[in-house]
Parts: sequence; structure tokens; C-alpha cells
Amino acid sequence: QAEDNTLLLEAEQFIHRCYEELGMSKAQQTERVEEIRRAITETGTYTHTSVELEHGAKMAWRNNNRCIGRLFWDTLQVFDERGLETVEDVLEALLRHIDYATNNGKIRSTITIFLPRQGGEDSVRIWNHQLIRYAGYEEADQIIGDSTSVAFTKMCEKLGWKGKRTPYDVLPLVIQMKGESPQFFEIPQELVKEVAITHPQFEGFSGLGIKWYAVPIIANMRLEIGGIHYPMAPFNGWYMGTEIGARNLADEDRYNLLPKVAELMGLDTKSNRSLWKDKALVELNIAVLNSYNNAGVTLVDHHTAAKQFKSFEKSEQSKGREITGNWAWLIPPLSPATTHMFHRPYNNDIVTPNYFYQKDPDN
Ligand code: HEM
Ligand code: NRG
Repeated sequence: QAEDNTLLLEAEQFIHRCYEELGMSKAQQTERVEEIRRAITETGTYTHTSVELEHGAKMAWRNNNRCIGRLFWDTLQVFDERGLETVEDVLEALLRHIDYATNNGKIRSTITIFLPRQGGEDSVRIWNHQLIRYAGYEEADQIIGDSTSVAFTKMCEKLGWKGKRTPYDVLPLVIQMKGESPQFFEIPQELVKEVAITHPQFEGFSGLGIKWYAVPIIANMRLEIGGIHYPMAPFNGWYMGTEIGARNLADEDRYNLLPKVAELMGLDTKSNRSLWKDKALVELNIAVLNSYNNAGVTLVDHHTAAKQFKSFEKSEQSKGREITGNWAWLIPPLSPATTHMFHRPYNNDIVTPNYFYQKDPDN
């Protein structure tokens, strides 16, 4: 009963905000809230209309404090796949998402929403962190591939998947329907767009054999709208260059490529004061920006992204909405003080709808 009451309160608050933003009347709001009240009394829950689902997913993006890409919140393409109940249909919808979002490089911000949690139980869960992600293998003295994927890669192998053991093996999709064991499915290669990283001046760069995938599709976050939880709602925009060039490829515990890049540039790696890491970092990021551009794959540099975020701040202010943000996540990992975000504070309060971390599914 107490839980029902929280759900109703959350629903009410969401309906009013959502309908108000969409220019719907007070009468429509009251009528919908009454309908939801009855549904919750009778069934313990309620079902979003497609309009509520679509706008709720957009609000959730707009409310995410860590995202610098929020200017484009209203352009999100929402696929409503709440009707799917078999693993085959779910797989098909995921592949459709990858294909639609990739759009041969002209990336479209997309979310696919599957069945919500019901009576505290998840009908369908995906185990992947992102739909497309490279495997990581722990060898005796090193890690091959992406260290962030080591645990998940082991789990895939336990299910019977076998990777080629290159540094860039695309992991399979692992889907679990309620009451069933998880199943893995290889993503057809032609759906996975990747970009070989080369440098406009340093020719030796291509010899490093670096690549990255085109579309970051976060799959393990829970979408919460009006008290309803969607544990499976993979979403994507496009990359900001630094995510790849200043973190994925550069972090010592990820692909750790700065020493190799520095060597190729002929830098003095013995002296911290040569700033070899900083120089290598800049060139690695230039390589990422150029390579995605040449490949016709959407990606934004951090200066442009910061400007876009500034426009977002202004446009939210003009709509009378207070913006929230997480300073530590909003500032880019390269030259942070060149962006306006560095020089002002952000209120990190969590507003719903939003995307949240959740526990990995039980296996
Ligand atoms: C975080 C950029 C679209 C939701 C981030 C981060 C960046 C970013 C740079 C920080 C990531 C990190 O440091 O690991 C962008 C860009 C987009 C975009 C350039 C282009 C359109 C989206 C979309 C959604 C979204 C479409 C959801 C509908 C989020 C969320 C986080 C995030 C939930 C936080 C992830 C976490 O907590 O781990 N975004 N984003 N973003 N973004 Fe966006
Ligand atoms: N840093 C992660 C991806 C996090 C989300 N970033 C986005 N999201 N751009 C990485 O793989 O590097 N998005 O929805 O576009």
C-alpha cells in the first residue's frame, strides 16, 4: 500500500510535468492521473502511453547530470518494444537498433525500450555494458583487449562463446528472459561499423593497428519514468572524441597507447618534464577526430561539445527549467579549463525521469 502510494506520487509528478511540456490541458492531466490511480489500485501498476514513454525517455536524457550532449535531447528516436516477449524478437529489435542508429555513419540518437519491471521482477535483461564492446582477456602477465570487459568476457566464455583473442573482438549480445538462462548471439559483422585510427601527419600511426567502433550504445542502465522502471532500454548518441582518445585508448588500465604513440613521435619518455604524455595525448586525439571524420562517422570534439552544452544551459534557462549537472563528468579529460564548464559550479541533484546504474542480473 505504501509502495503503491509512492508510485502514484511519482506518476502524478511525471504526468503533470510531461503534459505541461507537451502543451496539454489541466483537464487532460487530471483525467490521466485519475486513470492511473485506478490502474494502480486494481493492478498495482500502470502502463505509459507511447507519448508518455517517448517524452519520458527524452526528459531522462535531458536530466542526466553527467551528459554533455544534452542540447539534442528532443531529437531522440524512441522505439517502443514493450510488446516483445521472446528472445528471438528481442534480439531482432537490438540488431534493428544498431542498424538504425549507425545509419552508415550518420549516427542517430536512439533508444529502444523493452518490458518494464513488474511486481519487482525483470521480464528481460541484457548482460552487455554496451551493445558493441570489445572483449578483454586476462593472460599471465597482461590483458588483451579491453580490461573493462574481462568479467563479462569470462561469462560469455562460460556460456560457450569463443573469441579470436585479438585486442578488438566484438562481444556477443547476451540476453536473459525471466526464468530462463542467458543466451548469447554474435552480432552480424556487417552491422558493426568500426573506424581504423590513422594520423594526418604521423604515418607510422596506422602501423599500431588501432581501431574503435562507431556507436556507443549503453545497454545496462535502468530508465526510470514516473515510478516505472525499465531495466532494459539501450540508448545511444555519438562519441565525443576524448572518450576514445583520452580514455579508452589512453588510460593505463585500458589500451595504454601513450607510450607507443610517444615512441612513434620520437619523444623523450624518460623525462616527465618533456610533457611527452600530454603531446602524445593531443596527437592521439587528433588522430581519432580525423579518422572518424574521414570515415564519415559522426563524432564531436570536446570544444564543440562544450559550446553545445552552453547552448543547452541557455535554452533550459529560457524555458524556466533549472539545469543540474555533475561537474566532474561534464568537464572533458583533455584541456578541461578551456571549456566554460570548468569555470562554474553545477547543482548535482538527481531529477527523474533519468537513467540509473543497476545491479547486474542474477545468473
Ligand atoms: C554520459 C556525450 C547522447 C545519456 C555522457 C558522457 C559523454 C556524453 C562524453 C560522459 C561519458 C564518460 O565520461 O564515460 C554524449 C554525446 C551524445 C550523447 C556527444 C550525442 C548525441 C546521449 C543520449 C543519451 C545519453 C542519446 C540517452 C538517451 C547519457 C548518460 C550518461 C552520459 C545516462 C552517463 C553514463 C554513466 O553514468 O556512466 N554522454 N551523449 N547521452 N550520457 Fe550522453
Ligand atoms: N565513455 C563510454 C561511453 C559513455 C557514453 N557516451 C556517449 N553516450 N557518448 C565509452 O564507450 O567510451 N551516448 O549515448 O552517446
